[in-house]
Amino acid sequence: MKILEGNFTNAKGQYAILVTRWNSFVVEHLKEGAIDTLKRHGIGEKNITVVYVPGALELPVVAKKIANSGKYSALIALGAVIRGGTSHYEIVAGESSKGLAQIALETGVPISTGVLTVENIEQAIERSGTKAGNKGAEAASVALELVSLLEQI
Ligand code: INI
Repeated sequence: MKILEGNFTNAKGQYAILVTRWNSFVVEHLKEGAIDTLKRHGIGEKNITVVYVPGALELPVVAKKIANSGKYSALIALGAVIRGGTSHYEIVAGESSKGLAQIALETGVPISTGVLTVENIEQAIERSGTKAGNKGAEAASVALELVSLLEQI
């Protein structure tokens, strides 16, 4: 029997971290969590590119160009969609995640998403480095695992 699974030893690859400027107060912490996780697994700064985009709705189009460039092993998309008083919350959250999933399938480049979809700022803060962990760090960990797994297939 052969079992394939990604591991976290000998991590390598080129990583692009997409970061929204929307809700930057929260998303910057997701970015720091992602970078910290990559670095602590041995990924050097020269192998990490941070790309800023306006909002979660713009993540897919930018992700598509980055994925198609052939330069990156994985993308990590970070953002925060906060319902608050926003009437088009569903559209922003839905279209962003649908678009990112579609691009990963089309290009074969894994895209790990750490886009918070939350009711309010308190929930966003909880998920960006306080009591509910850091979803940016988790997304980076998924990216590392996928790069390792895809390399073995
Ligand atoms: N973009 C976000 O990343 N988070 C949000 O919470 C948000 N809200 O609430 O509207 C948001 N909207 C902007 C959107 O992503 C686009 O940048 C904008 O619609 C222009 O295309």
